[in-house]
Amino acid sequence: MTAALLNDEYYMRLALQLAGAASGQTGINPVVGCVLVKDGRIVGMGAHLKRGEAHAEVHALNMAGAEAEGATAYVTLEPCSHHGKTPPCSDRLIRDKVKRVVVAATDDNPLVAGSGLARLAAHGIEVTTGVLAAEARALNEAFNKYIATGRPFVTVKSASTLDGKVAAKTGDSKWITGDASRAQGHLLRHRHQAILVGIGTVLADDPALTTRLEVPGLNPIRVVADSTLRLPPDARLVRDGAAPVVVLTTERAPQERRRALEARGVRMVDCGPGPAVNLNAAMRRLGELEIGSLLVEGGGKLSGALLAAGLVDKLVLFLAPKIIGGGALAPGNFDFPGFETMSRAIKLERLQVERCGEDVCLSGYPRYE
Ligand code: AOF
Ligand code: ZN
Repeated sequence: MTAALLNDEYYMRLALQLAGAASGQTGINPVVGCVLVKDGRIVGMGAHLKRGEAHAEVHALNMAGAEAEGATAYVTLEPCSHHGKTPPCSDRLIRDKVKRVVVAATDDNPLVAGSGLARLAAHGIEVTTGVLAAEARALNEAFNKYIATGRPFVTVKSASTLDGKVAAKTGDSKWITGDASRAQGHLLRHRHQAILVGIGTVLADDPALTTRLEVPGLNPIRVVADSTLRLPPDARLVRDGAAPVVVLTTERAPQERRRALEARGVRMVDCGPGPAVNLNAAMRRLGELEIGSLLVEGGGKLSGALLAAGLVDKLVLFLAPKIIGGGALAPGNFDFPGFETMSRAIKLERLQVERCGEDVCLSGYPRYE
């Protein structure tokens, strides 16, 4: 490995680390990091930590105080130029007399989209863009989709055997993957605003769908796709109060069941007449509820339907080095009618392969033709 040199990438990497540390806690806002450097010294650092609160640049500038004058700001996202819940960062950088601003990625928010950079340049600030841009964009892949479409970024996660089974033919599924994969799975929950499962999974496992890590993480909003409201009012996730519960349902839902669940604080979201939940409508409605990232944890029917409908943005597949067999009796991770020819198969792009304890983690982005 080559030693890190003091250059633009060195400080941008630090800013990216600050941003990444807040991954999962900014809601529909992006994660952003900022480092201020002057005369060879870091004089301020900051990250955007919560929607509605100060942006990264403001935290860093507050830390630097008078030392911001003449400094270089490294920001992972183009400084904003609009009045949102907070005032524009570009104005604050100008006011504090920063000399140079180095940016990783531009902001896809149509209210910003290059105007933050233009504003800085118009005030004589030297602007450099594109430093570690790919890394910065990857950190905000959910934000980038949500701000452009109003729909959540959908990640499907599964834990299966090498033959794609999520349980044995008897239904036994504990455990398929090892501790390291399960911990990564909980980190994914922390990093998504909501988690979606089918009613079959709830009836089979009575899961909590909370985040359980070595140190506490954030619990996602629990979303259940349940066209006829089979969700028992005494299901664990309804009872535990750990995070809000949303049910995606249809006009087939019996009124009294609807009332019983609503009385327990469950939010109903109508997704068409049925027979099944209209998944396209569901994504739009979840977007309207300001859910910008959604983690899907099965079952195979729901994951398969989402995939077949072209609604999945990313797949994270934990594969245990095991083969269980069982044919149609053993459920698989993607259960959908399928294609006639291999040439039509859904292919993953930008594939990443990692070891995760005794398992393998494959992740990639489906390409729909
Ligand atoms: C930045 N630095 O740290 C963040 C930015 O409602 P607001 O005021 O929080 O604005 C949210 C928008 O601001 C968000 O959609 C994105 O365009 C930008 N986020 N910009 O300069 C930051 N978090
Ligand atoms: Zn800002």
